[in-house]
Amino acid sequence: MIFAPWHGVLRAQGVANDVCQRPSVGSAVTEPADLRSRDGVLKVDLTIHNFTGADGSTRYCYVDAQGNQSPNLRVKPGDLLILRLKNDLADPGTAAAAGNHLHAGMAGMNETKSHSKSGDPCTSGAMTAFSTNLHFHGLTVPSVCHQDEVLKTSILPSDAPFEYRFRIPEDEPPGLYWYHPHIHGFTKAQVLGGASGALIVEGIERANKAVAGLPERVLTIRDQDLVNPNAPPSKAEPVVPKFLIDRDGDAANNGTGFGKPAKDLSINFIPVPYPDYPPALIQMKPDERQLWRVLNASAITYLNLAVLFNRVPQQLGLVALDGVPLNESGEIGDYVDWQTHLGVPPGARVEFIVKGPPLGVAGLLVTRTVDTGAGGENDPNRTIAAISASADAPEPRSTLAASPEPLPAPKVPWLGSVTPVRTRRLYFSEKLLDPNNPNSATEFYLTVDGQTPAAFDMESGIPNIVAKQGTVEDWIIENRSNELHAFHIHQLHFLLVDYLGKPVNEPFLRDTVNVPYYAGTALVYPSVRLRMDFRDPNTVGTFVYHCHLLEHEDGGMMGLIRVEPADTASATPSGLRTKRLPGDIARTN
Ligand SMILES: [Cu+2]
Repeated sequence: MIFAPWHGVLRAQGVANDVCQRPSVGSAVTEPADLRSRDGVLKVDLTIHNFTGADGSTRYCYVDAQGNQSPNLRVKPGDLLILRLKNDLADPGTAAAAGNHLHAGMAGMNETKSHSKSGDPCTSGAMTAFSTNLHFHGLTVPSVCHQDEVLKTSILPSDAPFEYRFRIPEDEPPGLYWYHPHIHGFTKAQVLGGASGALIVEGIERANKAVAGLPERVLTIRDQDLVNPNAPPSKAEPVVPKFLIDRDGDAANNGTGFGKPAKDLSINFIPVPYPDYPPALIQMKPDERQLWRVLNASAITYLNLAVLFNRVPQQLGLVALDGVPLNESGEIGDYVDWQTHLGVPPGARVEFIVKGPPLGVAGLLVTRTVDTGAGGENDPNRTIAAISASADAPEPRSTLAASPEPLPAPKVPWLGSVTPVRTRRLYFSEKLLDPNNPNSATEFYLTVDGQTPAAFDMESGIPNIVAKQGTVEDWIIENRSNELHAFHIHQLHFLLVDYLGKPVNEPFLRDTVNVPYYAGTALVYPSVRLRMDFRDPNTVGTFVYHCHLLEHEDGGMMGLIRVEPADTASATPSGLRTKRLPGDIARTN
């Protein structure tokens, strides 16, 4: 209630001046503006705005000094990024902001009162609907204020522009990263509303010559609340069982591959709404090869991308995943992994070579259905964009160097060849607050085996895991719930060692990975084994790991890790490291 006066004024102003305007359905897909570093520095001014439309949904957007929405931040390894973020958010209204997770919302309101206006954004910790901050997803930069810290950093509308300033590590793998807010309890609302953008570490052609000289385009796929939530499915679709509501209030997985999706999708902000999915338009020259860099910036929606020509799936040449070239291990040369479909969990990225359709052939970019489990959302088959070939199609703005310098050799041994110092087991689980009511609110947990499952508590500050810089650990992540989750950790990439108990030892790294759901019949829970890399000094500090389905993260599916510096940790008796230390509270608050 304390924000009611702002609410009325800003909403009225917003109607007259929609600062987060979006292209109309069926538009041609344009590229985000490219902001490139100069002389080793990229200086950017971004303002985050929001706008609540007549239907009550709230859009969020980052706008730069030239008026571009969600510009691509293009940096080279070693560059300095100076990003000033101004918060211009208005209270989007309690209903839209707090979602189902009242405990998180209430905590946020209490924070606001105790930190009203005078707080330092570095220590404020105010997690409210109109506070914001930035996470640089995938980058190995320190979890400290003004760099990539999201637990205490909170910028309020009353704050001056807040400066992020850090250097892209010299050895950051070249590829697609991204920026988005990370305000616990409110991350889903802001990201679902469109608060996200791409950050590109240049030089993928230096890692893999198969893409040298190719035109490249950044495609960001976001989800959003359904534009037509009450519409029946298209008559062109097979008849499916009446849709249900899952525990999070979205259309539940009906297992058919069709029916009402939990969320609509957009591509570079062009909406592709249910039920008819009128496609956006991608124009290419006939048979032209391009590198598509696709970010799934959805809050909760899984993608399973395919390109069809006359309904026939085409070969997509995957070269990078989660910003890391597929040949990162240095053992497989200029490798291209040809696939007919590419799964992309929320938060993940895929970079692949696409060949345009021949003249006169109709192409489609689609997402195939993803089985998210009985407790998951409905992610049906649907069209995203039509691909049309014409000789006068505009070229993408950016083209990769034709004869690149190879990247320097890595300074540390390949992660797959390092022996882990220990193995930990973590698990995803969910609990209905009223076990007798399947539609009651759900708590979401990500628990270290042996600890008591609990929704993430911003006030606690006690790490669930204490690790040591310079080491490598294996983490087994189990899914004990009946829906798919996507594990993500800040400040580092990991190696997928085992998937469902089978060794995979991928030659590349990820920062986001699916953990398949438990169907209730197997003797063991589905799991992945990840090799976690704490060797980089930038990983020292306190940061989070969580499910990248943001309503799960907001609902508590997150944990805290503290990575201690190598020199001081050696003085710590090893047996103490897994225990909760009283001193942790003082250190992290
Ligand atoms: Cu999840």
